Amino acid sequence: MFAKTWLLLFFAVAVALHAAALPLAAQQDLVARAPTPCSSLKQRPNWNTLSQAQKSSYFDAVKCLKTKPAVTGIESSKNLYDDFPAIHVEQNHHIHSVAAFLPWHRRFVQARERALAACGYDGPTPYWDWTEAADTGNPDVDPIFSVTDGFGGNGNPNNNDVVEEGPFANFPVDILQGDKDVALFSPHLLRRAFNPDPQLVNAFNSSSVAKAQAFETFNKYRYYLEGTPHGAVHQYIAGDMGPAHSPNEAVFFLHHAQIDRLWSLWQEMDPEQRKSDYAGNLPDGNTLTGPFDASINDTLPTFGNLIDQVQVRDVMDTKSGDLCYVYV
Ligand SMILES: [Cu+2]
Repeated sequence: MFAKTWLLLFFAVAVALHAAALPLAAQQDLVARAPTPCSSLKQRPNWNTLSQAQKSSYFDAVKCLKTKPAVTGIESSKNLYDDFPAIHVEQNHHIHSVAAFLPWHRRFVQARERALAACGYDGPTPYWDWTEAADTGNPDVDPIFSVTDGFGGNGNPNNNDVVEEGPFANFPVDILQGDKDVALFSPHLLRRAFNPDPQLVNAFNSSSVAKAQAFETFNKYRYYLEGTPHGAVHQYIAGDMGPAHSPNEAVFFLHHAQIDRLWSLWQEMDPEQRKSDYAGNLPDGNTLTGPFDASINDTLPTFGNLIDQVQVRDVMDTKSGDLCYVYV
C-alpha cells in the first residue's frame, strides 16, 4: 500500500518536473485544447437556391482554377484544378474505407472553398441534396444537371460518354487514377454515364439517408454513409465520378458538401457526445472488422499544401476553429 502510494507520488512529481522543463507552448498542448469560437458563421446553401448570377460566378471560379499554379508538388499536376484530383488519387487508401473519411473530406471541401476564393469567388459553398433527386426516381432531371444553369447533363453514349453541354462541355481530364496506358484512364474529356439502376438510386434516397442518420455511434455511421449513399452517388454519375480521380468532376465538391452536411446534422442530434465521437480503422485495418484504432488525436492525411494538415479533433465541429460554417 505504502509502496504503491509512493510510486504514484514519484510519478506525479516526475510528470510535473517534466512539464515545467517544457516551453510554455508545449505545456499548453498537454492540456486539452478548447475549440476556438467563431466570430461569425458562414452559411452553406442548397445549390438549387442559388441565383443564376451566383451559379455562373461559381462556374467561372471553378474554371479559373485551371489557370492558377499547382501547389501540391505532385508531378502530374500542372495547375490548381488538377491538384484536387491529384492529391485525392495519391491519398486514396488513406482517406477511403477508414475512420478519417469524413474529417478528411470535410477539410478537403474547405480547401476547395479557399481555392475558389483565390479565384475571386465570394459566393457561398453549396451542397447538392441528392435525396431530392433520388426520391423522384429520376436523378437525371435534377436541376443540378441543367444544361442552361447547372453542371450540364449526362455524357453522350455515342461519344465515349463525353459531356457535351453546359459549363463543363468538352472539359479536359488530365489527372488519372492508375495506369495511363489503360484506355479508360488515358487523358480524355469529362465523362458521365448515369446509371439508372433503381437499386443504386434507392441507395441515396431519403429513406437510405434516414437509415444512416439513425446509427448511434460514429464507427457504424461512417461505415454506412460512406459505403451506401456516398458510394451510390459516385456510381450513379459514373464516368469520371467513379474512379479515385473523381475530383476532376466539379459536382464532386457539392456531393461531399452534402456528405459533410449529413455528418454535421448527425452530430447536432447529440452535440456533446458526437462532436467527440470518432472511431474506426486506420488504412492498414479492415473497414468492417478493424482493428478500430483510429484516434481523434490523429493528424489528418496530407492535403499537399492545399490547406494545412490539422488533427481530426480540429475539424469535429463546423462551428469552431477555422471552419465556422453551418448548412442551411
Ligand atoms: Cu474521396
